Amino acid sequence: MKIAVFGLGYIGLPTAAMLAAHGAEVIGVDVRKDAVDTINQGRIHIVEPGLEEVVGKVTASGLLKATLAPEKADAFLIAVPTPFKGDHEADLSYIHAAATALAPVLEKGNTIILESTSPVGTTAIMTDWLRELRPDLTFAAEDAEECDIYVAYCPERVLPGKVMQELIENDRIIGGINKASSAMARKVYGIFVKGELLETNARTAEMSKLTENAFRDVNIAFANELSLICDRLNINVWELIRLANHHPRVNILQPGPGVGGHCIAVDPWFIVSKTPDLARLTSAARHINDGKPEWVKGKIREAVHSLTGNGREAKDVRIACLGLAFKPDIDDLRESPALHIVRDVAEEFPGQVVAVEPNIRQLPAALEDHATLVEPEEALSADVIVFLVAHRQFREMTLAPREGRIVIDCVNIHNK
Ligand code: SAJ
Repeated sequence: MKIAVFGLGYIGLPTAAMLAAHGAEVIGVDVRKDAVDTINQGRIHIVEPGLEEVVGKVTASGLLKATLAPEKADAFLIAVPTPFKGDHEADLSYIHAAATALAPVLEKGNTIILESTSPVGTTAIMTDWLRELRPDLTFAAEDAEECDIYVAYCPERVLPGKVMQELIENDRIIGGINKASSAMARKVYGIFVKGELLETNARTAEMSKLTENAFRDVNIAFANELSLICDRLNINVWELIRLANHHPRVNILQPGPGVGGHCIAVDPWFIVSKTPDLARLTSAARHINDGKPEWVKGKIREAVHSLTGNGREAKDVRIACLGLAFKPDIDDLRESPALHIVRDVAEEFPGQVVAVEPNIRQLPAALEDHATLVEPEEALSADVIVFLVAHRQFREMTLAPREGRIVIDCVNIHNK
């Protein structure tokens, strides 16, 4: 089977590599020439454990080839971003661009699978766009099994950092526009997935992806709300959660500096924007998690002011922020609360902030003018130390108590 994967990012590239590693002939299509060139040299442009090794093998064997121009294939898999626009509505322009790019090479019998996280109804909208672009072909429709082109929505569910393992092991939801489309999509995932392939319709599959991430967001919001309550009531929230989780039916997640990444902090809005009057808990959770960075900034401000006096001014207080990524042991800074906190604190206290992020070599543009990237050892001499991400390097670090130093630990770094 020849498969074309559109979008060679955090999901598309591992999926393309995995399909090729299991014997499929794979074309990876991306608009970024640098990504295409890197992949064709057997290397990768993102950080994901175990991925480069597989990409190296499948490009050397010729089973994976990256390209800027779409080619004919049996199946087309779309894994492009669906960020939200300012008003929390999904931006479907990348899906539209991918559909427009693949339409000219479509042939009777092909299957199109959308993997990008999308609001309910997007697969049907994409099918309508394709119908307009290729009136010579009949596309999958809910009320008919006969069609030239099969279309399905099959959400990805892999956890960054564990992608190579979860791609194979996780169960997958296969949401065909019609049953014939589910059957065709099942063949694609059957190539490498060992987990169960669960068939449903496209709308339920779309909602299921959003539901999984909203579930996690709501539960993290509860932990974050507890962290604020405990701070006011002078209770150690980490100990509280550890104790409460000994109850056989309680499993509270962990508070942090906020919720980041391109999924959990985004996807619940796709539910809220469709049904704002009904999605009240989902919406409240988003607001609670989005409010946490502001609270952390307040704590840093308080720390700086508590260290001033006796001839020492706020501008003399040095602040070290440890961690910029959106979660531990990855290099992904997208929608990272830590990054936003450091940017705002560095703007408020110019020239006083150093940042440590062991997984990147250069600060992103948003921070370059405000903060300096340093090694962990260098950061330890600061007056205020803020742990924002529980990276391995920080967990392994020992921090001897020092007079006059304030530590703000947003992630229970030493597992108390
Ligand atoms: N976080 C907390 N406390 C926790 C757990 C996470 O504050 O107890 C924070 C993290 O630090 C991070 C954010 O939440 O900022 C999201 O991290 P995550 O590890 O929960 O999830 P993602 O965004 O890396 O991946 C999620 C996963 N979804 C679920 O677990 C339901 C993954 O399976 C999805 O494939 C992915 O979203 C996606 O692409 O949608």
